[in-house]
Amino acid sequence: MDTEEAPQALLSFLSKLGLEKYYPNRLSRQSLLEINTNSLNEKPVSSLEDIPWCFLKKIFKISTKCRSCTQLTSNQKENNDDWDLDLYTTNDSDNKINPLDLMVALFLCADSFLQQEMSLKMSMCQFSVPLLLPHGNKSQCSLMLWALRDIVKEWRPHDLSESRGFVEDNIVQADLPFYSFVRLKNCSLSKSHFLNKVLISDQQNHNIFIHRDMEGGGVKREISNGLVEVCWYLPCGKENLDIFPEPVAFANMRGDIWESLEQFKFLFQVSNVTFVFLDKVEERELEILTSLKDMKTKLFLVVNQKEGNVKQDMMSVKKTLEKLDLPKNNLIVKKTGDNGAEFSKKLCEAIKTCLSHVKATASIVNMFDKAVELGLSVDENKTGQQKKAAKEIMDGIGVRSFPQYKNLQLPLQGDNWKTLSKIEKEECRLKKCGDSRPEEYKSYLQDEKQKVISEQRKYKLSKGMEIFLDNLSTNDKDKRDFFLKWMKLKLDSHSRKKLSDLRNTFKEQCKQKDVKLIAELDQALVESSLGVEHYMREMGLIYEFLPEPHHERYHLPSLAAELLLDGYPLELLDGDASNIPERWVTDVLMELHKKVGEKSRLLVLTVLGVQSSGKSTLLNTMFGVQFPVSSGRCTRGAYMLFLKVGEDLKSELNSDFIVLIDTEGLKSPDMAQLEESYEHDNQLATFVIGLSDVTIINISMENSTEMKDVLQITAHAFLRMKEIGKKTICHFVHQNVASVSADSNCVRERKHLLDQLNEMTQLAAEMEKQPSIKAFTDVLDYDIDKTNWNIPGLWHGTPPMAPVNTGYSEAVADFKKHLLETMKGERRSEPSQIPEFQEWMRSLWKAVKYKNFIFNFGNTLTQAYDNLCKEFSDWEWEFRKEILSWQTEAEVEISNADNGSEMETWKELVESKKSEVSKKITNQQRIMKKKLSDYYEKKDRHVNLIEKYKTDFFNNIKSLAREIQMSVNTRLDYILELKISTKKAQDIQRMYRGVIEEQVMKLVSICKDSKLSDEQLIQEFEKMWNDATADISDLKEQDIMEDILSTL
Ligand SMILES: Nc1nc2c(ncn2[C@@H]2O[C@H](COP(=O)(O)OP(=O)(O)OP(=O)(O)O)[C@@H](O)[C@H]2O)c(=O)[nH]1
Ligand SMILES: [Mg+2]
Repeated sequence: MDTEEAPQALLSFLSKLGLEKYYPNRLSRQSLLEINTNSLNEKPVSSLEDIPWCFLKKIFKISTKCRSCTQLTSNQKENNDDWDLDLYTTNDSDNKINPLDLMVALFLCADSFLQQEMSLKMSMCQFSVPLLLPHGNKSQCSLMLWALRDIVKEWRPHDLSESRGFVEDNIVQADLPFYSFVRLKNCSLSKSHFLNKVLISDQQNHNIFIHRDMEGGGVKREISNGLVEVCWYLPCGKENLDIFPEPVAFANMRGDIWESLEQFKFLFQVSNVTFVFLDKVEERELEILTSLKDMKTKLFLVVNQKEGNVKQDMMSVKKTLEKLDLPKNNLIVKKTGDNGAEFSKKLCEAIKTCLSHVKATASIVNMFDKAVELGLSVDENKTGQQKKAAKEIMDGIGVRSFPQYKNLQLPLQGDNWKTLSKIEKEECRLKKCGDSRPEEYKSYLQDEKQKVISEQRKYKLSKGMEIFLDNLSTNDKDKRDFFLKWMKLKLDSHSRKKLSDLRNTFKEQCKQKDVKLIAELDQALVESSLGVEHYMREMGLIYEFLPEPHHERYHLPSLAAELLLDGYPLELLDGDASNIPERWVTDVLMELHKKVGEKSRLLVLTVLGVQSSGKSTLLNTMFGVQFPVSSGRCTRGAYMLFLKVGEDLKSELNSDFIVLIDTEGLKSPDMAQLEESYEHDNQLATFVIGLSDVTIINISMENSTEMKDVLQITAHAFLRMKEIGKKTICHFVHQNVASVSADSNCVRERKHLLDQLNEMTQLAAEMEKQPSIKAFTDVLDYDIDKTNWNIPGLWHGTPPMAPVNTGYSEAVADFKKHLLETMKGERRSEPSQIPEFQEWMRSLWKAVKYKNFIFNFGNTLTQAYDNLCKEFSDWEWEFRKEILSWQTEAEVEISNADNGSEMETWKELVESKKSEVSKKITNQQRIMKKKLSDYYEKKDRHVNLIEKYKTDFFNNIKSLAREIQMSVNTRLDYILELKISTKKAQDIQRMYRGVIEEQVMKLVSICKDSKLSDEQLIQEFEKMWNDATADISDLKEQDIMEDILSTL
């Protein structure tokens, strides 16, 4: 559109708004992102030149109020004196503009990316967006396909209500019924007004289309006739809420058909149905209508009966109907008596009836050819080359699945890179060192690491990456931007379906708490996502693993630094591998430092919070940036983005750039069951909190239960930062708080939050052995009133038809303003420049790698500990049982040893038994240790929480073994002792028995021959007995009878 001569009317309108220097397409998105005094303060509109900027500022913060700042506010005051004059001078249009003209002017001045941004945000506000943009002279206009490419919508058609599924699509690619609304000459009905009434439910006082009863809507239009706007009706899947059961696109043409014939013809051809609003039909108009084809099904006449010459007017309509041979149903009449509500109902019914007949659907993308055929220009044309390049990469994917493709074309970020991350952490922690010597283990790890690195270095540049890098390495910034955008669009739409299916299954599975399946699905989600960020990551890794210095790819950091300056995010922490390509990140940042003339003081701002709590949305709304947000795609790891600080704020803020860090959500309840999720979260939180000057803790009221864990994690991180003397400012953002009730509740809520924080801090302090810290305020400057922010929910009503809540954008803007104001007051001792920043980042990452930060998670920890104790006592019992049964056998064996053998032999036997049991115990000890290690490998029982008790348990096994060994030894010794003493006793017994026998025999032989009386005999025996047993001491006299009795 820049080649043609701009018509005078357009130029004079643009100069009225002070926009002429930006025409055509000279206003860039990037120029609006700078943080300066202007962007901070909202001044009332005091001149016409202020209006475009006020609009842009508001639309950047997604405020639905953006269209109401299109008039001068000071008008009244000036005219106060001559109010009576005012009555007669009706023509004050010099000072007024129609909002539609403003829209056209801005779209004509905006570059392709700002156009996309404006369309996206306007459609978030549920405003119509331009489909055909007039160039100021009547017939020329462009199809705004590119400008609408970024809009992605979600909806639930009624056939999916049951399954609770939904459709997510780029709206320009979706095949929808397409309805157009146009007007003949001076129709007295306001199309836009009635369309609004049809499309928006009664409760909401919202205008999709600007109409004549709105502020400025009645002002004469100067450049916007021929503008065609489009909006979409999208169902939410609830019959009692939805106006139409399916999604429908509505196009609304401004101005008379006669003035914009080209546009009308185009619209009629691409639409399923065209509604023509009219009072009467004149000859010339009838001609236009008769020239159309397929009217019967496609043309509807909407007639407004006006008092006066009703009859005459209706006659012309009747004539038209006959001439065009239109069925009666194609006529909708607003009778003189019908009021607005009745008529809009009629219109709505007519549309519904059409819907049930009309099946043919069209997407905006498919209108391309028709537009070219009819001589309209298409905004996308200039991006053809980049579209082709992106397509070439996409063709490389072909029918392959993403995981296959990634392995093939983006191999560096595959398993090797993840293994490397694990080895590097293990190098620091030596968790699996086991019994081997640490030095040996370390050198083993070193070898492993070198192996992986040399594997990585072997990869050749893949075809996909080659095209990607070639297209990035151009000096033409526009080309690069177009290419990246095309990549994003194509990749997103390619992966959208798959991802949203997976996400749905994931949500289902999470309810069933099947840990294994969740883990698999999570893995599938990671593997199935492919976005520009993966190509960027690969680019970084190509550099990270360059085999030699001065390689042809040595320009990559400079390229990435340019991208950073252009407002693209840089991946700081790879969330999939939990690793940082240090060399890459460092070199990119250093390049940036060079590029900005070594003036790179940074102010780092981070957002942390539970997954899908709207963190990225918050940053995007605050700063107008474009961190990816979507229900289907989550942020992984951490990304940094640079915002320039304007000259007027540099010294006050003490910085040249504001760096935003968007992070992966912490501990989603679903993921919490998965392995290493705590460790991952802790690393992430410690790392990013360590990097930032300001941390925003985003708390969504919907998931306040998980909040406690997030607070716990952050409390630790803050504590550690205090330990090393880094001071951070922390703000709490409470999302989805209805602002009115919040105020009365907030004192209590905030007190409660502080209590929780204090409790967390105490726990954390105990664990980090810092007894002096008792409260959260000992760690941070925390002002209960100044650091808590309530932000209402994002949507006003039920999505997808809900506009962004004005309360949301205003509260966010307010928060941003205060945040930067406090930063001004904050005299940071030494603002860090990039070199210090990256140095600090490296050491911080090292610390994170070294310390296996494990925190107390209240009940979970206790439970995890108890579980292990239970399990441990089972193993202990098995250990003991094994040894005990051996011991019983050994005892029997020792007891039964040949009595005739020497005592020495027994001693030898016991010694051999002892060494046998010692081997056995060692073996059992090994088994038990293995069980313990296996337990710690299992991951599903929060073992990471009790990691620090691992050594304790291992020591327990050692002492258990020692104890068992001692007890067995003692027992064996005892048995031996017993055996020996029994033998001694038996020997004595045997000896004495012999003596007594001999004596008895002797006595018998003596007495056999002598005639001794019984008495004498007894005396002789007693004497002999006493003599014989004199040597045996301590023998008690036994009462044999008693013994027999008691035995019996
Ligand atoms: N209902 C509602 N939806 C919101 C709100 N804020 C954000 N969303 C939506 O929630 C979804 C996720 O938002 P994101 O900004 O991507 O969330 P996030 O915290 O960055 O998510 P992760 O990066 O995955 O952790 C988007 O579809 C948003 O439109 C809110 O206040 N209310
Ligand atoms: Mg996010």
